[in-house]
Amino acid sequence: MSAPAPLKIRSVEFVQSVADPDAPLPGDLPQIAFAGRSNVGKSSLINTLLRRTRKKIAHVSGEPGKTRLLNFFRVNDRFFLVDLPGYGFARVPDEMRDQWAHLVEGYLARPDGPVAVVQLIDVRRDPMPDDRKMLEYLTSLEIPALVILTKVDKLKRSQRAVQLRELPRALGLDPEQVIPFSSKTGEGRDVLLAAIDRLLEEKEKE
Ligand SMILES: Nc1nc2c(ncn2[C@@H]2O[C@H](COP(=O)(O)OP(=O)(O)O)[C@@H](O)[C@H]2O)c(=O)[nH]1
Ligand SMILES: [Mg+2]
Repeated sequence: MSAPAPLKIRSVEFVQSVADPDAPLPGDLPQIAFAGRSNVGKSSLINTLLRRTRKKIAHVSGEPGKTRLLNFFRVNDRFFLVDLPGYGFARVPDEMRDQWAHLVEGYLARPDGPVAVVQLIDVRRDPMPDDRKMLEYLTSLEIPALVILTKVDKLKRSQRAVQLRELPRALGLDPEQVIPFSSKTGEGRDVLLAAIDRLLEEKEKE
């Protein structure tokens, strides 16, 4: 059997940044949010996914002042990709951590919030407490999570096999729930796009 045809990216537009978890959101299309600790490879993954090599879209989210906002992009006039601020900086003041939690947790809990979250985890590391907390929070909200193991190109074959077995186990996930990904080689891009397509199709049927 051949693999399902991945979603084709036809258009991507930056729509708006949201700083307040109670602010009005751009409506009428399902939102898929992307989460992960800082430096996990989120901007690289988003650019790889959307094939934005020259005009990097995650650039917008990297602009000073926008890194702590929810950044909304309309993709194919079909869904909003929401780039969430990264977490897990080692030495941030509590105040910043609280701000992050207020914005991100508030947004995720909204009834008009995301239909699914793409959660990124570095394949080379043990999951951080923050990663686990995020996954538990999503479970408590009944938001489906796609877990992406990033930077798989950095591992040798044997290490890779170990991590792809151990990380899902450590996180209490089925191995099928996790997608190995590399922005360097493009591995996992089609699988992730197909998974997003399936999530959207389910929503569109409702
Ligand atoms: N080898 C490799 N490096 C990556 C990959 N993804 C990201 N990086 C590197 O990891 C660093 C952080 O990536 P970035 O996308 O900015 O992470 P973000 O903070 O989560 O947005 C950068 O130096 C990237 O070049 C990957 O798939 N493979
Ligand atoms: Mg980034």
